[in-house]
Amino acid sequence: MSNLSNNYIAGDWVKGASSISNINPSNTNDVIGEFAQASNSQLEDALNSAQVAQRQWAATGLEQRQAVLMKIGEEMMARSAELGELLSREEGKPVAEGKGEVYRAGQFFTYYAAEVLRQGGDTADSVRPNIEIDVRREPMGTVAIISPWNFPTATASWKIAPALAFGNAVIWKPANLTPASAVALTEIISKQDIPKGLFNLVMGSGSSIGQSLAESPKVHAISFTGSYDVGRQIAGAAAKNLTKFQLELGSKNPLVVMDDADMDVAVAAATGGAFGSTGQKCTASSRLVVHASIHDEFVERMSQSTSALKVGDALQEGTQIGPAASQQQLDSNLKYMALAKEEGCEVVCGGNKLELDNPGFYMQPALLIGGNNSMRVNREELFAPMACVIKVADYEEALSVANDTEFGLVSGIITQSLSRASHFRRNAESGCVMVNLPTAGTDYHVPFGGRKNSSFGPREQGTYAKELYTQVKTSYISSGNP
Ligand code: TAP
Repeated sequence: MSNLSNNYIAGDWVKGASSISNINPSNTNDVIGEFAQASNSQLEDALNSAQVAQRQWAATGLEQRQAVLMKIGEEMMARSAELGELLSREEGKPVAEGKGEVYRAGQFFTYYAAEVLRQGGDTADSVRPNIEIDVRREPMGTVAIISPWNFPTATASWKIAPALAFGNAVIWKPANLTPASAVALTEIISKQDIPKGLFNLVMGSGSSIGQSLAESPKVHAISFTGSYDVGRQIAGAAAKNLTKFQLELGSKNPLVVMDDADMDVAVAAATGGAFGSTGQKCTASSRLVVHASIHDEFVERMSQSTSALKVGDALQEGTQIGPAASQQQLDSNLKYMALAKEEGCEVVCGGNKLELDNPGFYMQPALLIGGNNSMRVNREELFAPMACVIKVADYEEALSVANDTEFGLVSGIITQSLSRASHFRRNAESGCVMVNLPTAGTDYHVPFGGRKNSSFGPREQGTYAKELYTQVKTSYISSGNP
């Protein structure tokens, strides 16, 4: 990869004030590269160039804008094997998931390429004679995008694509844990026929460059995905400048398994939902809320499926669970395992650190039973390959436990009863509901987001994205004749 270590500012690849090393979590002897850290003055350069470029881009013909987005998406899909491998090497998810993520990221660009041409607005007659009204959406201006490491390419793409489609300039601050995927996507965008400065990559730590970006009065909208605590800081910074913002934050997703569940469907959904991407998904099912009458059978089957998962190097064929993304994440996982035991959970299987041939941040996925919904392990987001079974007496208790959380991203139910499924869909206090499906796994053409402490502001994805990336203008037009 060329320009591996540099930031992309005002249309040029520029060296940073310092750099960081990017380490492969599957093999800590493998240093992927050194990555530039932008200074505050470089951030200012990016913001100033974005302001100029955005005006040019907003005036660019729709077909040109559409073509740019389509080319980005097509290249990502065509190179998903190569870029997916890079993503898995730096983040640690199994390579099939890495490739799938890059392909999906490409689909966000091709979807929003089509949205460029789907322009709409409203017209109305004024209540006054001979005056017509035109209501249309205009770009916000410069959008700050701050993204996490767990879906480094997809999350950024579902923000960058609509931002550009609706005529905005972008300043992107990716997570420092996954800079290689950010540089790869930026290289593709930099090759397009776009104004210099329209798209800027500013790598650096969240507490320095991320915070400065969120606090800048030159930013007109902020889209953030990450933790609840950082989200609150961003909300504070945005409120000071009255900058429009959107937050996608933590979660504590329940998967309810009812007494009439198809056991094969339940075990597959719970295993994939809890342990996919090493549990490092905002949509992971960390609470398995299970009807007492099938509890023992479910636990037995889950124990078999969990123990059978192959933990290993993300790039090795056959690996189902990669390492934690960092030493910090592994330490946090092991601390939560110790806490679960202290709080009275029984470990059915897993939960230990694993030493493999490669030095990496490996841990066996863990299934816990005997827990209740008041325990910290069932209230705090773990972001770990850990699932805790909570036994309930009936559907009413299951729904109440599912909703008893400060978060509200996804809720799932496994049942063969249409009436229970419908009741759950209507009464689950979450932004997304899954019936007979894992809590993880969403589409790109419909809105995605949560309730309570999981999200704030307009929804992401699908046509709903325009709520953040555009602002409405109402014009009154008189012919000038009375
Ligand atoms: P965070 O630590 O919150 O980091 C997210 C991003 O914010 C990173 O780019 C980080 O930079 C940056 N950041 C950190 N402090 C900042 C500050 N003071 N000002 C501005 N930016 C700052 O989250 P993470 O550990 O990367 O990701 C895991 C979290 O994301 C989990 O809570 C997970 O649930 C959530 N998540 C939510 C969703 C949705 S859609 N709800 C999806 C994925 C992940 P550095 O890391 O480079 O310092």
